[in-house]
Amino acid sequence: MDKNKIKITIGLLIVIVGVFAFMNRELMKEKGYAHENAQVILKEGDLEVVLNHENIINIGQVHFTAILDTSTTDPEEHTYTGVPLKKVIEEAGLSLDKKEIVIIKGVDGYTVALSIEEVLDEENAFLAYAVDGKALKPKNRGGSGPYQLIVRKDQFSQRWCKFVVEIEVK
Ligand SMILES: Nc1nc2c(c(=O)[nH]1)N[C@H]1C(S)=C(S)[C@@H](COP(=O)(O)O)O[C@H]1N2
Ligand SMILES: [Mo]
Repeated sequence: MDKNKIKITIGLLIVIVGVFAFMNRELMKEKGYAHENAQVILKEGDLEVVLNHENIINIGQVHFTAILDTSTTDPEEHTYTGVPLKKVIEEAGLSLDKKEIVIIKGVDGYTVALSIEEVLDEENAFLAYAVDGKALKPKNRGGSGPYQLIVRKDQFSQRWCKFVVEIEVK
C-alpha cells in the first residue's frame, strides 16, 4: 500500500470512530435526560413513547413486599411502592401480543430480559419508585431509582434493574 492509501484509510477510520462516538453520546444524552427527569422510554419496533412520573403514578400505585438479597446484605423484606410492569407497557399503548421478551435497561447500560409470562404475572414484575415509604433516589444521589425493576419471584436481585430508563417489547 502506498503512503496516500494508508493516510486515507487512517483518516476514514478516525471519521468512523468519531461518528460512532457522537451517536453513542446522543444516545447517552437521551437516557441521561430520561433518568434525570424521572422518565421512562418505551419501545416497540420504531415506536417510542415517553412516560413521565405523573403518567406512571396515574396507573395506580400498589404496595407490595419483596425480599432484597444482594452480595453485600442478608435477605431482608422491604415494602415497595410502584406499578405492575404490564400496566406500564399498556399505559404506553404498546402491545404484548405475539411478543417474546421485554428488555429493561438502566442508565448505566445494565440490561435485564423478562419473558412475556413473567411480565403478564402482575404479582411478579413491578416498576417501583419507593421503598419503605421513601422515594427511590436517582443514581447520582446514591439511590437505585428513580425507577427500579422488582422481580419478586427472583430469589436473588441480579435482575432487579436499578435506574430504569428504557423498556422495550420484542
Ligand atoms: N442498573 C443496574 N442494576 C443492577 C445492577 C447494576 O450494576 N446496574 N446490578 C445487579 C446486581 S448483580 C445486584 S446483586 C443487585 C444489587 O446490586 P447492589 O448491591 O450493587 O445494589 O442489583 C442488580 N441491578
Ligand atoms: Mo450481584
